[in-house]
Amino acid sequence: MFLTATIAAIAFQQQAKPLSTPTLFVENLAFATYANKKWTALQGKQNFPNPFTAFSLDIGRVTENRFIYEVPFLEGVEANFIESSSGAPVLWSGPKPKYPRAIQIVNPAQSDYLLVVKEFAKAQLKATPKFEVEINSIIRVDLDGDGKEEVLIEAQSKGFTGMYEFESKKYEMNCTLIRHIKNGKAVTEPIFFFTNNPEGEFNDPIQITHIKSIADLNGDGRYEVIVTANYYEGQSAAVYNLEKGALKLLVENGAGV
Ligand SMILES: [Ca+2]
Ligand SMILES: [Ca+2]
Repeated sequence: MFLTATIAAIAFQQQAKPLSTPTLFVENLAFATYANKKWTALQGKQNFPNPFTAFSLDIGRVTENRFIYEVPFLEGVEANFIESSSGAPVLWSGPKPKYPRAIQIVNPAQSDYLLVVKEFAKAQLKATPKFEVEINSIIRVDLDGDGKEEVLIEAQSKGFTGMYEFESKKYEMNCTLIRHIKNGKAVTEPIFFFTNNPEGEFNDPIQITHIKSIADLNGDGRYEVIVTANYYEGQSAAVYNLEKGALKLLVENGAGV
């Protein structure tokens, strides 16, 4: 009885296969491939072996070695959007990601960074913000390997709950920022910025953005930064790196209404 059950279990377990082209999955979105030094956004239904292996990525580390991702979840996908889940891991099916330099998580309550975000908001709104800001995360890392650290910040107006808010309020904000040295000067630039307009109406559907992963996926010594934006009934993601002192969009993709 025991032996029969074991044999059945082994027969049921299929061997995980590698994907022929390194593929990135972001929040259940078959997001992009990387081949011949080029990122390509994935569109439409993809064919994946069942199951295949991929690394599960978190900020600065591989959270699980050779995570086996069950493909049935991805089947029947017409537009490569499956379902929104902010807790879904970023998955990478290519060679093991590299972490050439330390990725440092900084205490988000640091007052000097709160000031940085306030000043950024002031510049964007062209007025003193009428909200307090709170920082969700601060990550310090030398993205491009030039010896100078960059700082990535995920912040919002205090108490902002993003797409779960169904009533518009005045002066809300959500952003991901990069603070870095540009032409010898420390500057704060938006990777993503959302705000309600001063009348309290939505400029766009409410969006909330996250810095999901940082890893050198293609092994070129520069970190890739994976940022997502979720909005009501939709989501998008983008991969950036830092080249010649500027944030460069490598690939973006999105799905939803
Ligand atoms: Ca740098
Ligand atoms: Ca890289």
